[in-house]
Amino acid sequence: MAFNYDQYLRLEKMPTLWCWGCGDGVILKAVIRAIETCGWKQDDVCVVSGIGCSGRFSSYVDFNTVHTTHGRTVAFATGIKLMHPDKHVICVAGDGDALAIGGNHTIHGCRRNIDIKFIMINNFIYGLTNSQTSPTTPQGMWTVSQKSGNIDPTFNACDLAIAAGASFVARETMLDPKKLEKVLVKGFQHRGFAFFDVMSNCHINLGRKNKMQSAMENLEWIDSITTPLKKWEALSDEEKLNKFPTGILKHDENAREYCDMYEDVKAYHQGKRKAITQDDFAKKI
Ligand SMILES: Cc1ncc(C[n+]2csc(CCOP(=O)(O)OP(=O)(O)O)c2C)c(N)n1
Ligand code: SF4
Ligand SMILES: [Mg+2]
Repeated sequence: MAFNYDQYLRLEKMPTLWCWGCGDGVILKAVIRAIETCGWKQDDVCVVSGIGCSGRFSSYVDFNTVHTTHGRTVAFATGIKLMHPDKHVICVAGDGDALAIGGNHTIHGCRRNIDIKFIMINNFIYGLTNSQTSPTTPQGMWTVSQKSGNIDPTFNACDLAIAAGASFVARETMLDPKKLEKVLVKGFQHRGFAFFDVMSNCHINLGRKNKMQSAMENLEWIDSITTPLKKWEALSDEEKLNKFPTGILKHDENAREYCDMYEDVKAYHQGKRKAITQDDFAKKI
């Protein structure tokens, strides 16, 4: 039976403002299917998006939604999650949103290990504002803000999330939507901060001057820079250069989750327990 997307969409907002062939729509559908697989009720889900083409995500899905300011999804989502620990809170942010203006918020979300699902739609460029360099733009690519070619080193977002303390970290592309859906389900079912680097195309603004004017050419390039984790270790250092492993890169089921820890704070203020001490965390250090 065909999957019924309509029940999850705000049909009055269709058609989307995304360009023809943009990967954002593929990711949106994978997220919806993952939510259904998890058995989450629509009213129990809150999608928080930032600003950018990716930020439009929250306008199109029929969950509780918040379209926040640029780079601030984690701040809003943290408040929502602490108030409603039983709800499922999903952030959707672009690579600029997540790693440039919002980079600080992203690393602290990871550090707290709060139960937020953070989907970074990584199209390697500021899409909405017409091609400025983002923290994931490959060196040497043309951007409108670096017309002689980008000289800024490229961020490895998953390495950053792992180092910052996220307990679930994965990278996938929208080239294989079924695989993406499966990884999303794993991260959604994990309790803790789940960081997803989802590589996607922006043939319009990344591709136009980087010889990838069609979605297909942009996708072929994404395919060429990614390797599944199980084949990754077999690559030489030279082959790994400027490439990224895909799959689940970290899954720590023992890390304490922030809302759970916050229960201890509440219990203290209700006179139900003594103050929190280092002993409470002895095992973690
Ligand atoms: C405080 C603030 N600064 C700058 C902007 C302008 N702005 C809007 S979207 C954007 C970048 C979008 O890039 P990205 O986050 O990668 O999202 P994409 O459009 O690629 O999905 C910028 C700089 C803004 N809206 N607010
Ligand atoms: S500008 Fe790029 S990211 Fe934005 S909708 Fe078009 S293809 Fe997608
Ligand atoms: Mg972007």
